[in-house]
Amino acid sequence: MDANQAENLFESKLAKNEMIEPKDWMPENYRKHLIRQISQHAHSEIVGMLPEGNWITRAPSLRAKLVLLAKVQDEGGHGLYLYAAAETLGTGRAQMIDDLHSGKAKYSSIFNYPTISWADMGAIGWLVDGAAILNQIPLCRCSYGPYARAMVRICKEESFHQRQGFDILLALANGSPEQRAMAQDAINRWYWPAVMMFGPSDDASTNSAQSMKWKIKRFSNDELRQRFVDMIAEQIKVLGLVVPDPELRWNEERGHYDFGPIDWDEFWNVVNGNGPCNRQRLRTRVEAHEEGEWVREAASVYADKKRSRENQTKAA
Ligand code: FAQ
Repeated sequence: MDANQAENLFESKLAKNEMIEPKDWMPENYRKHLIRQISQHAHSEIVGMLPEGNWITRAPSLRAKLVLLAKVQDEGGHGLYLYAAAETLGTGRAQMIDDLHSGKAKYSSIFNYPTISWADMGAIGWLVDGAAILNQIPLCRCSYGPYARAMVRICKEESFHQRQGFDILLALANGSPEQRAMAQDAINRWYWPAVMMFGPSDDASTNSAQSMKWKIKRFSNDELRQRFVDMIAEQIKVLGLVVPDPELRWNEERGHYDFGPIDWDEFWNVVNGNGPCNRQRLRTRVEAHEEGEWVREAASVYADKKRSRENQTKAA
C-alpha cells in the first residue's frame, strides 16, 4: 500500500466511525496529538491521587477511609490504563514520566489546589469527578481504539466516584451548622477551578479544531463546560447549598444556565506552574518515583528470571 492509499484508508475509517488501531497507518501528527493528550490525561490521574491521598489517614470513619482508599487506588489504575494506551503509540513510559517530572508535560490544573478539610473530599468527588465524567464519556467514542476502550472502564469508575463525593457533601449539608458551613466552603473553593478544567474557551483552544476533525474530541470545551454548569446548578438544589456565582441563572431562551465570567488569568497561571500547589505536587511525585526505584528493579529482575526459566523449559 502506498502513502496515498494508507492515508485514504485512515480517512475512510474516520468517516465510517471505525476505530484506528495501533498497527494501522496514521498521520504522524495524529500520533503526536494522541500521545500529548493521553499522557497528559495519565499524568492527571496519578497527580490527582495526591490531593485526596492527603486525607486517607484522617478520614472520619473506617467506612469513609475504605471508600476513599478505593477511590484513590482507582485513579492510580486509570493512570496505568492510560499510560498503557499511550505506549501503543510508540512512546515509552519512562519518557512520559520524565516529561512529567521535568515539568515539560502538563497535567490537569485542578490538582494544583489544596485539600484543607474533609468536605474537600466531597467537593472533589462531586465536582471534579463530575467534570471528568462529562469530558470523558464522549472519549469512549474517540477514534483511537486503545484510548476509547480504556475510557469505558474509567467512566464506570468515575460514576461511583461522583456519587461518593455527593454522598459526603449530602451528609455534611444535613449535619450541624459547622458541617454545613464546611461543605459550602469546599464548594466555594472548588467550583470555579472545576469549571476551568474543561480547558480554555473555544476561541482560545489551539487543539480543538484538529482534534474534532480526527474525531478525538466530540464536543468543544465550551459545550462540555455548559453541560457541567447545567448539571451542577440542578444537583446543588438537593444539597440546599449554592455555587459561588451570583450570575448563575436559567436562560429560558437558550435552554441553559447563564454563568459569570471565568478568571482565565488564574487558569493560565495554574497551567503555567504557578498555582497554589504545583511545586509541591511535582516534588511529591518525583520523591515517590525515586523511593519506588527498588520496586521497579525487583520487578524487572523477577521478570528476567521468569523469562529465562520459561526459555529453559521450552529448550528442554
Ligand atoms: N489543565 O487546545 P486546548 C480527572 C492545556 S482526569 C492543564 O483546548 P485540548 C479524574 C492543553 O493541554 C482530568 N492544561 O487542549 C480524576 C493545551 O496545551 P498543550 C484530566 C490544560 O487538549 C478525578 C492548552 O491548554 N482529564 O479529573 C487544561 O484540545 C479526581 C490549550 O487547550 C483529561 O485529561 C487543564 N484543565 O483540550 C483523577 C481528559 N485544559 O497540550 C483524580 C482528556 C487545557 O497544547 C481525582 N483530555 N489545557 O501544550 C481532554 O479532553 C483535553 O486534553 C482537554 C483540553 C479538554 C483537557
